[in-house]
Amino acid sequence: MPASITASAGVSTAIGGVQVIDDGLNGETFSTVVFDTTGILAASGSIVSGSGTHSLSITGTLSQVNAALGTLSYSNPSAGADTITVTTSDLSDHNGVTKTIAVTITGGDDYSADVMTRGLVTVGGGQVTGNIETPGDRDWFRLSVTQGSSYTINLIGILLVDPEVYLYNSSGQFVDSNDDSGTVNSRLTFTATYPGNYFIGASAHRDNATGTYGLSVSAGAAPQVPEIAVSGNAHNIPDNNATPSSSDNTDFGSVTQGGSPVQHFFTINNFGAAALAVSGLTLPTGFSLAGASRARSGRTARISSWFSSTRRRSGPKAAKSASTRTTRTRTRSTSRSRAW
Ligand SMILES: [Ca+2]
Ligand SMILES: [Ca+2]
Ligand SMILES: [Ca+2]
Repeated sequence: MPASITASAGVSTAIGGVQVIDDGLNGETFSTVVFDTTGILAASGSIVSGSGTHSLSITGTLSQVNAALGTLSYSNPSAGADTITVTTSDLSDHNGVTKTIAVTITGGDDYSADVMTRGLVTVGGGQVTGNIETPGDRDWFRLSVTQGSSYTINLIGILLVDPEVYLYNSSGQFVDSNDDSGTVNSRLTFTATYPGNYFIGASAHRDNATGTYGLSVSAGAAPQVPEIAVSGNAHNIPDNNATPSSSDNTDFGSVTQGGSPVQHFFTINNFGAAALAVSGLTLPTGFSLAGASRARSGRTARISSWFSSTRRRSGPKAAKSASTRTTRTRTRSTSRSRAW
């Protein structure tokens, strides 16, 4: 039995060499239990139960068990480490043995780059997300269209800095592509020349980066308007979001009155096809815009702003624990077209 194996995330890997060794002379019945923590184990045969789960068991004669073990395979959707434990009991002699196999799961890819992809995006169906896990990775998504209709594909970087979008026909042949459209994000408008499926490919520009992207498709041509997207701590803050969260920097917490101010930073991106002007900001009661910096040169524009407020807590403990909430917020924008 191998002491260790290596598997690629999302790919079923055969585990060879797992066999029960016994004379089997007495026609004993053996029971072998194979289990792991995060992966999926599979084996075929009528004496196998639990195939496709974290734990499967095989009960039969020596030759039957070994035949089933010969079909043993392992898969795991996520990269990392796992341990497979194999316990075999001789049900006649009432003895058993346990051995382990260390598993290393490498890489990982959420969507293939061919017409067999499991990726799916629908017109007006919102944004689907995916990952460029390794440089050079490309992910395809199937899109169902109506002949003669126009569609606009938007591919934005969430953690991927500079995405690039591709369009392929139902046979997987290249139709069109776009790298940057107003910003480093990608936008492609096309008119379907046949009914059925097209495929959309997402990648990093020059295949040299990794990260999470968001893909959406809308009906019609792209409106030539700006599209603001605000994020904190690299997490998108949805429109009209009113729930403070530490993960996206929107929870400012509180500090003791007279203490150091709390400073949070935000990023503003323009994903639209027209320049975005940020002015007349409306801030919640008690917050104020304290500063801003503007575009410096070329591709990078930056706005910095500081908000501060002093807010006394209400309630029974207010007299003893009056607190000052001071907030400094800095916003930053990236735009190739110097939108600011
Ligand atoms: Ca991928
Ligand atoms: Ca892929
Ligand atoms: Ca791009």
